[in-house]
Amino acid sequence: MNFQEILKLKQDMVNSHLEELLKIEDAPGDILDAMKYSLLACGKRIRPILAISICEALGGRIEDVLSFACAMEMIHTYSLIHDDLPAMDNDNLRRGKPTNHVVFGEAKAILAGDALLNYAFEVMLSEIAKKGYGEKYVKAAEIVAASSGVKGMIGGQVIDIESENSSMDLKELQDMHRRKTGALIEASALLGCIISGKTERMDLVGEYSRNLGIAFQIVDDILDYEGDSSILGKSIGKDEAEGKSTFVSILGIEKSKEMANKYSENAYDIAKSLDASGFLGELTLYLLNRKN
Ligand code: GRG
Repeated sequence: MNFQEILKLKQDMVNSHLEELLKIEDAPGDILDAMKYSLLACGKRIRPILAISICEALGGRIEDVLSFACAMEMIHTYSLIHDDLPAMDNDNLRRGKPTNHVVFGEAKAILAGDALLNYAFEVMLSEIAKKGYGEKYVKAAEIVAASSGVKGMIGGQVIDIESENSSMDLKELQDMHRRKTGALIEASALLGCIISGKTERMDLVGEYSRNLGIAFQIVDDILDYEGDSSILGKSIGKDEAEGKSTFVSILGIEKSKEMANKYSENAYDIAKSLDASGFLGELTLYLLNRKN
């Protein structure tokens, strides 16, 4: 099987498990519809695929990591729903569809995001309880919690909001994105490593995912500048229109591409020593060259 076929297989596996997990009984009204509307829309599933692929590459079992991996996708999707709200970015297109609040209303979209965040933790905790897993799974859940909290993604969003009317330098921008985008990517990779049992590879996995996270965000900024909204499935050019600092606004488009290449190369080199199958390396290149 080639890379694209394996990627599709993994996306399908994540999608099926998400559907299975979302068979929640006793959810009143249309909250479950609102949760599924965004969660089961066609995202790339990068974070769960990263968790699964690292775990697999280090000799772990997919069935042991799949629920944790899907929990990461729930947290990521919650962040997208909340980020799109009128009080945040006020976007009306996400994953190729009208945003959650456009369809379900603002109050329901807030609750759908909250519900996905809570459910992610319910899924991880019931996995720990069900399988009688030990300390390492608790550690994995702790890393996930920290990555989405004030030290991680929420903290990054706070920096973003507070810097709305001022420009950032490169160091400040990188710090914001290390938290806002990088933290969930790093946590996905680390949880895969922890669940594989090969914790002696944590440092290397951390370094791989931090390089990948920066490259991922630079590419996100490049696509926001010169991508195609109909392929991306979300609106573009808003950061520029609102005068927000991005890698492109600070470095220019060519230097941004050079920087994305540099961090991807770093990640690629580490991927080779983490994953003999080559999938992780190819995933790194796919994320660099993506159009959505
Ligand atoms: C509002 C709690 C809260 C957090 C906001 C992460 C974040 C902070 C907002 C998400 C929106 C955003 C612009 C993030 C930066 C890059 C990024 C994470 C893009 C979307 O991720 P992809 O490309 O999306 O993996 P898909 O749809 O493929 O899953």
